[in-house]
Amino acid sequence: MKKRMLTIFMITLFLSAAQVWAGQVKRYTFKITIGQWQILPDVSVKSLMINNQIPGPTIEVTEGDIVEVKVVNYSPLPHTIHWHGMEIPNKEDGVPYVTQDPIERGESFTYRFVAEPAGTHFWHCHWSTLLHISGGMYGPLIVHPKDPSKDLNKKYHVSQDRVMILDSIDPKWQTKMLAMMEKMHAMEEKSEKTGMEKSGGERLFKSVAEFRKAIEEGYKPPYLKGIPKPSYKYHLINGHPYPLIPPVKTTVGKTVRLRLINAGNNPHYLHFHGMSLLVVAIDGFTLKNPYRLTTIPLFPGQAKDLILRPKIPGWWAVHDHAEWASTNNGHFPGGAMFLIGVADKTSRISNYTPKISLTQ
Ligand SMILES: [Cu+2]
Repeated sequence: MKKRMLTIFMITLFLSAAQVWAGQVKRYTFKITIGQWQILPDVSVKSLMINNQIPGPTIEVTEGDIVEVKVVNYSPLPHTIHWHGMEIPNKEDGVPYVTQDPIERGESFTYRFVAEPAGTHFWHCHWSTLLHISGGMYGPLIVHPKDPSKDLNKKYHVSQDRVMILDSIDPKWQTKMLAMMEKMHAMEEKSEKTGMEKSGGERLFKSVAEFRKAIEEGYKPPYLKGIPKPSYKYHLINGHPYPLIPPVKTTVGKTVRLRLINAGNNPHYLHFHGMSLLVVAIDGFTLKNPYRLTTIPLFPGQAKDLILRPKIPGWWAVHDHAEWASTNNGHFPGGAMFLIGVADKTSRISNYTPKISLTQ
C-alpha cells in the first residue's frame, strides 16, 4: 500500500513539474555565406548573410522556451553569435576568445539557452563587429512574456505588431573590405596547406609584450592599415533604405506597436509627423511610467517599443531628424525614413499620393 502511495505521489510530482515547465524547444539553423545584397535597384553591396537574407532570421519565442541555434559557417571568415539583452549561461554569450573560440569556415556551433528576459532584443555577430554587424549579421530576437498580464499587446489592444531593425552602411567600404578578407583567408588556407607563415591577417597576439606594444602605438589590425573608417551613406530599416521600406498602414482608432532596434553604429533620431508616441519599453524592459515623445533617440545597441494610436488620416512621414541619415548617399528623401498611412473610417488615407522626387 505504501509503495502504491509513493508511486502515485511520484506521478503527481512529475505531472506538476511538467506543468511548471511549459516551455518548448525552438530550433533554428543559421547558414552564413557571403553574397550580394541589393539595397536599392541600382545599389548592391557585398554582404555577410544568414540564410541569404538581411536582416537574418527573426527568433520569436515565449519566455522560458529553450532556444537552440545551429550556426553553420560556409563563409571564409570566423564568426560568433551574441544574444543581445539575454541573461544566459556565459558559454552561450558568443564573445570570441572570452567565452568561446570563433567558428571557423566549415565549422558549426550550436547555442542553447532558455529565453529570458521577455522583451524586444536582437542577435548579432561578435567578430570584427565594424564589418560583420553592419555587413548584415544581425536579426530580431523577440521574447513574448509567459504571463499574459504582462503582454503589452493585450494591455494596449495592439492590432499590428511590427519590428524595425536599423543599420547604417558604406557599400564601397564594405564591398572592398569583404573582398579583401576573402582573399586574405584564401591565402591563409593555402599557406596552412603548404606549411608557410600566415598572411598576417586575423590572429591572436603571440605575447603580452606584443599586445602592449600594439596598444601603445595605436593598434590597427594589419588588414586595416591604410584604409579609412567607413562613412555611412545608406541607412537601412529591415535591410533597405526609403523608398523601399514598406509603409505601416493603419486606421484611425487602431493601435500599432513598433519595436525599433538599432543594430548599426550610427545613432538615430526618428521624428514622427502627425502623432505622438508612447514609449512603453526600453531594451526589452517594460517602463513603469511610459512617456510621450515625437522624436525617438535610438543609440547603437538600443531597442525601444512604441505604441502609436494616430488620430488624423493621411500619409505621415517618419524620418531621422539628423539630416544625413534620411538620405541615400546625400539625396533626400531616403535612408532611415518610412511612411505611416492612416485611413479614415471609409478606408481613405489621402487624396494626395506620395511621389519620389529626383530634384528635392
Ligand atoms: Cu561574423
